[in-house]
Amino acid sequence: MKDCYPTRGGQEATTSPRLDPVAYQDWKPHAPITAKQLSHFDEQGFLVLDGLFDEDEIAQMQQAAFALLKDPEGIDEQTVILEPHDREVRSIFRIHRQCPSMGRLASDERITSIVRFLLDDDVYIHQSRLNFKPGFNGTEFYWHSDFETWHAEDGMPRMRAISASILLTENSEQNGPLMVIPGSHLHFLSCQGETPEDHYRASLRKQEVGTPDPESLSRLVEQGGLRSIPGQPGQVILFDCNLMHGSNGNITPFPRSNAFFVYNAISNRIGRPFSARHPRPDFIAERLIEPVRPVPSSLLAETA
Ligand code: 6CS
Ligand code: FE
Repeated sequence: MKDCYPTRGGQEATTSPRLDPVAYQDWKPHAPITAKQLSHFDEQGFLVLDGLFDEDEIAQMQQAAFALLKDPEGIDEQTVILEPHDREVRSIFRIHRQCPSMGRLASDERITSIVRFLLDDDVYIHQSRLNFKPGFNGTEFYWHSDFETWHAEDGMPRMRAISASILLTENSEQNGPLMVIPGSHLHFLSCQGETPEDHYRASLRKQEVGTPDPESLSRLVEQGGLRSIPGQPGQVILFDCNLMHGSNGNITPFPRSNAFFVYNAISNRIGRPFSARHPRPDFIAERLIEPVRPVPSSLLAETA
């Protein structure tokens, strides 16, 4: 398959224009978002949605997430990623398959209807994770484009995937909220350096290969500025797979915990990595392609 977004492989870092649409269809009267929201997503690369879930639903997703953290019994241990200092859990992956409440949340029609509209296709979950970013020593997520990694290491052909971040604790300005460079999704920044063997063992704890060079980052910031996205539990942030983002470390007493679901278009299913010798394990990059079946009722209804 043609590599439309060459990266790593030792060549110089380059910036090239995005070759794919952002929103894959125009607004229409029955769309699940307004025309204004659609153009914001198209131009900025992200969309913030408040008020989708009620208090009881939010309490339930918080309870499910922190129960996993407190007692990861029965969780596939390779999906539990520690912080670089080894003292705390940084992430738990594949939560949509390991926790019924998280699987139900991932299928919720209030999210999936928007994602399917924007990608104009059925979707499957490419990856899911809980990021806990504990208080006092939750470390940063350095700047990166998710797509650059998913293309290089998972074989994701084109930019036709959207991440949904659902806030489980307050994301304040102080405890390391998601930070984005608006409009950066319109440029593809290739990265220097070859993908190391089993790179995920390091990159999920602290990513170095697959992060852009300071000059390219500075240019993106000059063009689009910087935007941190604080919010309350239950807020949903949808962001394009190629949006440059990161988040600072957390030295406050308050954890910054979010659930992430990555929706990839069925027509964009992953294949052979474009710039890595071996594919990553399926707990990071799903290869069992099952279209998400949107579920309309409240999260509190019996988990199917
Ligand atoms: O490598 C990955 O797939 C993961 N790493 C980061 C920092 N964001 C995307 C994804 O969760
Ligand atoms: Fe990311």
